[in-house]
Parts: sequence; structure tokens; C-alpha cells
Amino acid sequence: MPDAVLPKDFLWGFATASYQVEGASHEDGRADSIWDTFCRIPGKVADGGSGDVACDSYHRTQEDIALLKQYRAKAYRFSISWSRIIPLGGRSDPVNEKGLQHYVQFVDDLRAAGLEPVITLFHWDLPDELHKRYGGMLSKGEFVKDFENYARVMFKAMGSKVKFWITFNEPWCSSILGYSTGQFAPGRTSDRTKSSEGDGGREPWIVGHSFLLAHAAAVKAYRGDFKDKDGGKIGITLNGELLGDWTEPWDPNDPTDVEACDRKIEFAICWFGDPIYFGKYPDSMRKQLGDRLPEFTEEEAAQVKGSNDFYGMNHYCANYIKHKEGEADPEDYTGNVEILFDNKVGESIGSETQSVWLRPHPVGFRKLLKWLSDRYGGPTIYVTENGTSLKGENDLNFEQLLQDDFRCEYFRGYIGALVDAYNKDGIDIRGYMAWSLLDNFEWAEGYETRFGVTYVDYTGGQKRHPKKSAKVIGDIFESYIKKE
Ligand code: GBH
Repeated sequence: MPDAVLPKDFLWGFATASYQVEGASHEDGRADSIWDTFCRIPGKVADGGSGDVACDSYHRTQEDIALLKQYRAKAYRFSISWSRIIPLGGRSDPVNEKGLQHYVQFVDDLRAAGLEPVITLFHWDLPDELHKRYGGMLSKGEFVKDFENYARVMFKAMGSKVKFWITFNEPWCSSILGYSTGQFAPGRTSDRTKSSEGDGGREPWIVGHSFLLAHAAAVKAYRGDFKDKDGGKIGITLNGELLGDWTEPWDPNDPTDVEACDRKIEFAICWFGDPIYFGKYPDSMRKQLGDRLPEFTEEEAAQVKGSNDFYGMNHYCANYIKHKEGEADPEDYTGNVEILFDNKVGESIGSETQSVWLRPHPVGFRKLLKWLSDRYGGPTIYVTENGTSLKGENDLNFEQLLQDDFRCEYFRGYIGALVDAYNKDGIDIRGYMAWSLLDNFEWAEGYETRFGVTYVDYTGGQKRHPKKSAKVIGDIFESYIKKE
């Protein structure tokens, strides 16, 4: 038995995102998001999948709440589909009462069941109309105002029922995968074999800038008009792609590889983290990107700086990093590094999973928690996602599927690393959400890759079956959390 070291009020639970689980894609007045339209383009999503039905969670809120209770969770992180709330997205467009009431009811039901709702306002599903109308995040002025308006609608509707707000989930993914590689909606890229539109050397940096300003505007609105009476906290969730989050040098004896490790994290995480904590972009990014990286006006910088009540951290894995020689390619977004799974002496960072990018390396989680805490002066951290897929899980039979020992080991390792960060390094971590409550729509990978602690039978009416990990994760937290 490990020592009970986490405080009694440590907030743990599970996470999902609207487009990945809800289904009901055109019910009760919901309009298309960029993911609905992206999924309709042949070849963009594995097996031609989409979120049209997904886990059918829109109709099964009670079932999902029952699972959370059965798993002993204290919190549920989910996201709002903006195009359910304001189908056309904009500040002059009508609010869809039915869509709004769905979430108000869901939050009431969660709270009645003793579960803390943690709400993400934007998990990649921009209303498609805003993309068509003005290019979405490419139009800073419009996007910032429309996002603030949408955020206000949500703050007002939820009042004091919601204590945790996340503005954006992983803006890195929306910016780079949506506007540089084109793997994610809206699929813009310089690669003309994939898209007739896009400029990967410029657009992702413009999009990232808009996210920061929209985040700051929503935070200002919350702090100005809601926070005092509603008593909640607001922050952003960042991740450290590509491919993993933590970095180790390919050759620890080569100082340029050691330096490249920090630079890679700066390009992935500090791109957003530094403006929020320091009011400026990292020097390494300015040096490589020059004027392709937008500048903050003094007023913007002041608004973005200090705009986190907490730091939301998504974390999955790690890589070895090798510096690249010479000038960076104009399309580079990594900090001019090679991202590898093996180091110089041929050791692998972790075992393979179903996700090409994910190799578990739990100690990297503890190290990154410390790295971020040191850089940003010890912010309060909530881990908002952590989890794994299993190599070949989709091909297992039913009995085998429920026996997900690899996932159990992953959680033991990672939650153990979190506990060490809390207990031995003194990092201010207050919560942890496992990804994911359910197997769900894994974006461009469709339904082949499963991340759930619950097996969802997509051909059997979306029926849910708890996997072993669903119970194990509760046992792990029970043993680590103090009773008094
Ligand atoms: C999270 O992102 C997301 O927030 C969540 O929605 C998602 O379901 C979960 O991870 C599991 O993937 O294949 O090389 O192009 C984590 C970051 C986003 C990592 C997509 C890998 C694709 C890399 N992931 N990314 S690659």
C-alpha cells in the first residue's frame, strides 16, 4: 500500500470532449462545426468516421453519470459544443435555448450526483459558419469578440454551478494540425496535395495569437462580471506536442541536444504559456520565426499576462530530441529539432501503443510538472488529461478488451509520478482527469483507437462496458488520497 499523501479534496475524475462523445450532431438546433464538415471530406478520417453518433452521450447523460459514480470519480471534465449554443457562432446570431438547456440540465444532474463539473468551452469544434464567414481564428478581431460573447452566454447560464472553466483545449493542436499539417479541421496546409488553401509558415502563428487574445478576453469577462459572485476559477489547457510532451536529449553529452529539449517545449507549451505568465513569446520562437510570429500591442500583452487562475495540463508521453543543423525550414514548428522514440544508444522511450505518437514514459510526467512549475513560479496545476491507447485493442475479443492491464499499468505509473511531483517536489497539483471516460471518436484516427476506461460497443447500440482500468484508477486514488 502506498502512503496516502494527496489531500482529501484532491479533485480527480475523467474527461471527454463534445464532438468525440455526444453524437446527436443535428438535434435540437445544433449546426455544423468545422469537424462535421471536415469529416465529410473523403480521406480525412480513418474509415470515413464522424462524430454523428459517437457514444450517443447527448442522449445518455444519466448513463454516463452512473458510470462516473460507479468509478468513484469526484469530477467530470467535458466540453461544450459551441454550435449547439449559438449555431451560427457569432455575437449577433441567435442563442439556441434547447442546446443551452441541455448543458444546464447536465450540470444540475452532475451536481445532484455529487460530481464537480469542469467545463471546457472549446475543444476544437469551431462553428463552421465562423470559419466560412471570416476564416475563424484567422480573423483576430472577429473571433475574439465572438468567443467572448459565447463565453459570457455560458457563464451567465451556469452561474455558481460551475467552479472550473477552461477556455481552450490544446490550442497547439488547433493551430498546427488545423493550419500547418492539415491533419485536423479545418485542414489548411501549404501542402497542395492535401488542401487548395493554407500557408503553414504563417497561419498557425496567427491562429495561436487569436487563441491567446480570445482566452484573455473571456478571462477578463469572467473576472469582471462573474467570478466574485460565482466563485469559480478559469484557465487554459496546454499540451506539449509534437509528438510527446516531455523531452530527453538524444545524446545527453551533446549540449546542443540538451538545449534543443527546452526549445522544443518552448515551441509547444511556452508559445501559449509564456504570454500568459510573462506577457511575451519565448525568445527562441521570436528568433526562429521573426515577424511571422505576431507581436502583442502593449495593451494586449497586459491583458494576456496573468490570465490564468490555474494551469490546465494535458500530458501523455515523451520523446528523445536531437537538434537539427542549419537554418530552420520556414514551415518548421518544432524549434528545428528531430523528435525520436530511440536515443543515441538505441534505448526506446517506452513501449508502443495504438497511437503512433504515444509511448508511455511516466517519469517524464514528474519532470515536466517540475519544469513548468519552475518556469511559471509555482502555479496551481490541474492535470486535465492523461491516458493511453493499447496496441491492437480494437482487434481483441470482448473478454480481452475488458482486461486492459497495459492501461492499468500506465495509470499506476503516471499517477505515481504525479504523487512524487506533489509529495517530493512540492508541486501545487490539485486535480487529475483521466482520458477518457469512454472509448470515443479519436479525431482523424476515427474509432480504431480506443482511449476509454469504458468499452463502447459501436456496433451494439453504443452499449458501455467498464474495463478493468475503470476500477483500478479508483483503487489507485483511494490509496493515495487521505481519508481525513
Ligand atoms: C488529446 O490530445 C486531445 O485533447 C483529445 O481530444 C484526444 O482524444 C486525446 O489527446 C488522445 O489523442 O498522429 O503524429 O499527427 C493529445 C494530443 C493530439 C496527440 C493529436 C497526437 C496527433 C499526432 N494528441 N496528435 S500525429
